Amino acid sequence: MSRPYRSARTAASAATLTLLIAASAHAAVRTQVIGVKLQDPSADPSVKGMEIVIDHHTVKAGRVELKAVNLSKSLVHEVLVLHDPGKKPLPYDTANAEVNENHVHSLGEVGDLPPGHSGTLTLNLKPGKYLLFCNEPGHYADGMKTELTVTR
Ligand SMILES: [Cu+2]
Repeated sequence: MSRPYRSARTAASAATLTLLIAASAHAAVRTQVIGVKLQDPSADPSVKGMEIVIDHHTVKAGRVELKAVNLSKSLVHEVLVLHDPGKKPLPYDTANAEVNENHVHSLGEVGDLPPGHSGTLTLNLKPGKYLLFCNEPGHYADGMKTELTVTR
C-alpha cells in the first residue's frame, strides 16, 4: 500500500507547485488601483475650482484600474485618459468649450457621471506620460486635469 501513498504525495506536491506558479503569475498581472476624485466647490467649500485628484501619480506599466467617484453635489463630471500631448495644446472646440474628442485618441473614459456616482475603467498602460481630464463643458479650461506617469 505504500506505492499509492507515495504517488498521492507526489500529486499533492505537483498541485502545490502549480498553485505557487499560479500565484506568481497572478502577482505579475496584478491590477494597480488609482482612486480618482472628481470634485468642485459644491463637493466641499475647500475645493477651489474644477478638480481631478488622483491618489497615485506614478504606477508601473500593466493593468491599471481607475476608480472614479464624482463628489460633486450638483455637476456631472467624467474622466478621459489620453497620452500626454506634452506642450502641444489639445484640439479645442471653443463653441462647445470642450476638447474636441473627434481629434484626440482617447484610451478610454468613465463618461458623464452624475453627482454622487462612481465608475471604473481598466486599462493596460505602457510606460509613458498620460493626461487625465474632465471634458464636461468648460471643465478642462478650468483646470480639471492631472498627469499620470507610468514607469517600467
Ligand atoms: Cu468636470
